[in-house]
Amino acid sequence: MSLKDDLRPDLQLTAILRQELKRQRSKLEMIASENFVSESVLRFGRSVFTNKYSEGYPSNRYYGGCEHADELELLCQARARKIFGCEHVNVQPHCGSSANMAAYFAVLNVGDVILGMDLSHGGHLTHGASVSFSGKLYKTEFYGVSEDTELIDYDELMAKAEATRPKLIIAGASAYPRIIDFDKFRAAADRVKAYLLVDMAHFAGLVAAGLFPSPVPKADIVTTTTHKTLRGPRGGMILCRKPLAKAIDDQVFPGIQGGPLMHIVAAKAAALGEALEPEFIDYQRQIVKNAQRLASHLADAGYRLVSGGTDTHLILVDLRSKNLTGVAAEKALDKAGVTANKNAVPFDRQSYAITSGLRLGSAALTTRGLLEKDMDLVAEFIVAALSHHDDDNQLNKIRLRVEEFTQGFPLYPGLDF
Ligand code: DSN
Repeated sequence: MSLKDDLRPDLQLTAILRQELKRQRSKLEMIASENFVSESVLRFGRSVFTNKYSEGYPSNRYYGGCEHADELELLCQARARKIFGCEHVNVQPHCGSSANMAAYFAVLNVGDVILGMDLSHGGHLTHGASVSFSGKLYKTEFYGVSEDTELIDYDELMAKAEATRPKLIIAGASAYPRIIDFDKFRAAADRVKAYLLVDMAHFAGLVAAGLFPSPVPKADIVTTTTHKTLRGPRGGMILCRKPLAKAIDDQVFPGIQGGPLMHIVAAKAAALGEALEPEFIDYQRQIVKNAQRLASHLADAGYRLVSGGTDTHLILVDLRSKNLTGVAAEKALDKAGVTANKNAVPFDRQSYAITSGLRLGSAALTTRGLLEKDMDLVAEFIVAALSHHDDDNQLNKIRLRVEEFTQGFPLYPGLDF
């Protein structure tokens, strides 16, 4: 097969990609961990760097021809350091899970105790859940939210730390809508001489814009994905202090990964370049305003919000008082053209496959240009779909309205697939 042959259209594949583009354009994307990258990030993410192996680090590679890969990785690192003010960054992790794995491997031995946020209270699989490597390799202990306030119970955190003496405490969550007090985490870690890792994947964009306290001065290690509020390609990064730099780099490569995906590193660099622009702060502010406007409408419509609202891009709706499960809500919304996900709420009695909650995020819609007034209509669509969750005819009518609405916010105009 020659390069020229590659230019022949692959109709089967093209059809799938066109369908996905159509789906993204015509639905309201409200999965809190998703976003739409800019056309620039999209372009850099499919560059000729996909052809290049560059195992190792700048100036110390296992292959020849890495001079431009070196420049690229150094640029990406410099941008990340400038945004987050960290001493060292590794931009090679393929995802958040591998970033966390490399970070754990750098400071832990198998069998050590780790203390993370309970998955059912908003934590992440890699923070110690039994189905993840983190729950299989380490002895896991969990803190959670208080039943009254649904805010992290910092007294319980300290008590658990003192009782279980973890070697690593993990802060950060996937379904927690509020600001996290990193001073309290630092105090708990210092009390028992544990490392503190903050997984800021969900709120990294807010941190970059100064709208969420930076964990960088408080934590020994900060991990993140690059594709949520940070609005980059799907991938991961690890930020740390200089003394841990070598241990972390050695665990990313050769510890758990082979060659970095340099086309994705290029896309990360492009996204970080955008995050350095002043408009990025406006964008992040709008994300929060949009989430808060939606939260207020949902509360007005009688939906109970976990912790009463949000400080971030994320809302967690407790559906129990509406006699609705998370899975039923997710399905109804999908039929109505709104993409979101079921999620456990704290003290949920339903299984993870069913759940009693619905997680909604505002980052992707904000990228499309929606403002608070547009969230008024989004709220109307959501409330209508949930009220008619078992009426396909009504859901279809809402879907047609959603499709028309989304046309007012073009996504990748001119892009074919
Ligand atoms: N899957 C991501 C989320 O939805 O929060 C976390 O990795």
